[in-house]
Amino acid sequence: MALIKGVLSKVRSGLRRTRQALAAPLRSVLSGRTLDEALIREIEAALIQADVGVAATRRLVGSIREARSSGALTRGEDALEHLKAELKAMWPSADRALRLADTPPTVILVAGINGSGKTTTTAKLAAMLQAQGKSVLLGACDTFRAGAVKQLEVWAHRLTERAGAGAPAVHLVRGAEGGDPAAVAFDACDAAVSRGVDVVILDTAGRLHTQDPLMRQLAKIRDVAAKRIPGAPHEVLLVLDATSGQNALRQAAVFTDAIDVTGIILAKLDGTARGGSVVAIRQATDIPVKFIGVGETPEDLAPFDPDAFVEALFATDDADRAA
Ligand SMILES: Nc1nc2c(ncn2[C@@H]2O[C@H](COP(=O)(O)OP(=O)(O)OP(=O)(O)O)[C@@H](O)[C@H]2O)c(=O)[nH]1
Ligand SMILES: [Mg+2]
Repeated sequence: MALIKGVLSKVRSGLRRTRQALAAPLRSVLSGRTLDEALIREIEAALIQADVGVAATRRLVGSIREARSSGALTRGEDALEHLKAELKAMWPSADRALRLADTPPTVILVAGINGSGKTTTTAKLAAMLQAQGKSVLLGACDTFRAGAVKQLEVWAHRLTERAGAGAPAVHLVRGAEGGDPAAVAFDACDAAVSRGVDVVILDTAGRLHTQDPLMRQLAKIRDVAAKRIPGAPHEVLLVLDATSGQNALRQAAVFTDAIDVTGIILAKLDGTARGGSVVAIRQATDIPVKFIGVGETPEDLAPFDPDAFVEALFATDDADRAA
């Protein structure tokens, strides 16, 4: 329970900027006013501003208009409640849990464009799994960027150290700088099998979704993992940067074409007023957002829970008003 509470407050504080950009102005605009067309236009503008996207905004505003015409909504405050309910209804219950292999090791492939937050997210996932008592092996498949292996190595070391004696270690498998990332993926899977590790997480180099050869390289990494461990990768997670706005939708489409993304992790939600992009992603694709990143420490990863997310987005917060 304490854990869940901690996650909720993290999500809530992570969404502070979005809340200030979306919910706080909406609340002040809507309070005490009659719901008329001018007010609906203001709601529309606020949604677009928070990166909810044109399609989802049209749908949400359309539903407010409809409810107003039918007489179900007359006051500004009602529109806010209506909006919350409509938003929550966009996510039917889905399995957003991490898919684990029936027989370990589970293999998770992490991909995304440059700087989206892949390596940090890899460390966060490792910390989460470690806290569940699972041993983790990180595969440093970013052989491209100087310093990338070191970055992951530092994380593996830090996570192992802070877990203390008796806790499962976080292993690292690395290759030569400039070497073949698929070879590292193979070695990582191989080592995980021989060491009896529970979960392998393959951190890959950032690549633009427009770079065909690099997208093919990602497919090769995936195929090599599958060759060594039948059924792998069990998850292909695309890390999107929440601050990148509508471009994230394009990335989701292209990465999915190349490597069948099974889940999205939306990182850096704490650093943007564009938390509405979660809604835009939902409108554009069926790929579930499985986790959200709300900071730079290993604990700053939260499972995406639509109801809690919408509540956090519209929470009234004294701290916000003071800020
Ligand atoms: N505020 C915030 N910062 C984050 C989050 N996730 C990652 N970052 C920061 O974003 C920067 C890039 O993160 P990395 O994990 O190195 O990104 P990457 O995708 O591995 O980058 P490349 O390997 O160079 O493509 C770092 O400064 C991270 O600390 C997050 O959820 N919130
Ligand atoms: Mg990286």
